[in-house]
Amino acid sequence: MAYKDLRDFIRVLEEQGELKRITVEVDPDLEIAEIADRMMKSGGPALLFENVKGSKIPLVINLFGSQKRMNLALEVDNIDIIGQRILDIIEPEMPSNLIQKIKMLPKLKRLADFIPKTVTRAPCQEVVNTESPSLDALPILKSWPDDGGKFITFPLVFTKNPNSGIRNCGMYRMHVYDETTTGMHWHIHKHGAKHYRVSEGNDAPLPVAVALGGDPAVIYSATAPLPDDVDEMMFAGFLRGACVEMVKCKTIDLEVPANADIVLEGYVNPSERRTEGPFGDHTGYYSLKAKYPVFHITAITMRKEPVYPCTIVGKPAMEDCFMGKATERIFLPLLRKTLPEIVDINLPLEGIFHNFIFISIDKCYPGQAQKVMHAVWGTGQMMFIKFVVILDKHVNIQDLSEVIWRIGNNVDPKRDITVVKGPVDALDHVSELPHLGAKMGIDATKKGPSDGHFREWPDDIVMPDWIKNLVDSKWKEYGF
Ligand SMILES: Cc1cc2nc3c(=O)[nH]c(=O)nc-3n(C[C@H](O)[C@H](O)[C@H](O)COP(=O)(O)O)c2cc1C
Ligand SMILES: [Mn+2]
Repeated sequence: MAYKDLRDFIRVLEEQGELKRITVEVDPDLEIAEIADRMMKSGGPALLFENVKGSKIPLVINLFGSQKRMNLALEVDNIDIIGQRILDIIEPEMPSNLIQKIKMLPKLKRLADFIPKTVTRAPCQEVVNTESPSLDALPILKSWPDDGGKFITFPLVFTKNPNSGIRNCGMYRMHVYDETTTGMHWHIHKHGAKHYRVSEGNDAPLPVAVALGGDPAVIYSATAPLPDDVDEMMFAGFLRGACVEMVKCKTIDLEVPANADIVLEGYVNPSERRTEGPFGDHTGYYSLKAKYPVFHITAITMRKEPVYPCTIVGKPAMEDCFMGKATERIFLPLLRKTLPEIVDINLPLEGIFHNFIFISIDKCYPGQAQKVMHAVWGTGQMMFIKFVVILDKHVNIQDLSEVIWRIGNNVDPKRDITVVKGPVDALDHVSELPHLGAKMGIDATKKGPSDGHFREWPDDIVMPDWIKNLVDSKWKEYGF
């Protein structure tokens, strides 16, 4: 059963021993971040701070920060099931007779159920403030000492393409400048930025609505790397198995999830830029200051008793790593549809999802490792990945120790390394230019004459079963 809202999810987390309430007063300036960092790094629970200095609104953090909570959020025992469910939808068995057609009807109906529905009354509009909206009411964190200020770190940023009307929802952090103004940190590659470019082309402000809270499938969906023009709210409906109810905003022409806790309505002006950052980021470094668009707030609506959700990012592993790992598992079956040679992928936490990917493939022809590298660099947000390492199908790429061992033995750097130029993540601080840099593909697969390798390739060292069985049967005799 889909969660009704954030409180419903918090209730379940509490029942499962996955949430701790903190009633003593805590400071949103660094103190909460230090507590949350310790919990995230030690596999601790979600934290509900009921008494945040300077605000009446409770704050929840680390909602998704463990495998168990990620499973609870998406209501599965194993995230892999979701990838399989996506395949079931895109590969429906074609019905050939009437009985089969009738059997398919419930499936088609379920698909229709995912489409967001518009409602007229919404919990997120129980309290409406269009007169004097102020961010000061919210318990917004300062995460790290050298941050440029307070940042909203778990916002669901809604925009519509001004020309096509198609909706997008992305999670882009927001640097608070004053009580009605923030930065809008959508990187130039992201869909929010694309909508903004269209509005700048029309020389018109872009309406933006920011939802905070709501149910966990909706929150997760804002981070999912969906293709252009695929509605995150439809995806959330699919994940939660029930449509997302949307309500019209009070001052702008956008809809937001009715069950959200808090909604900021406003707009971003064409060609207005302001310094954003620095911000202690998920790279484990402060992301550099840069010029970003500016969000002006025209209204704040909320529930009577909202909860403010947030996270902190920093040196991995943090809460966002569990969200990233869920994404890896959810989209692997889809990736295999275009790259069927892929056996498994691993985006290790240390690689923060845009530095490293390890891929095992069932290699059948020369150049296949290079084909897969280029496909990765040409697929959605995987375009950012700096080091793509291709290994053979029998390699356990989830074991980093094995990966390093195989690379060292199986790579001739002159022959097996491919360096290309392309877009890099906006947070990358090492590329010569912002957004543009080099990537490296490493072919750590076995090479033969067809790959231009004419020397013999040795086998892995493996003891045969007969001797293992013999030793097993005599183990006690040896006196161990
Ligand atoms: C906690 C968290 C913070 C994020 N902050 C940003 C951000 O500030 N800017 C950005 O472009 N992407 C950020 N992302 C990544 C985007 O949410 C992600 O790329 C998403 O797919 C973007 O949606 P879009 O594809 O609709 O643009 C963040 C992700 C998480 C989990
Ligand atoms: Mn999108």
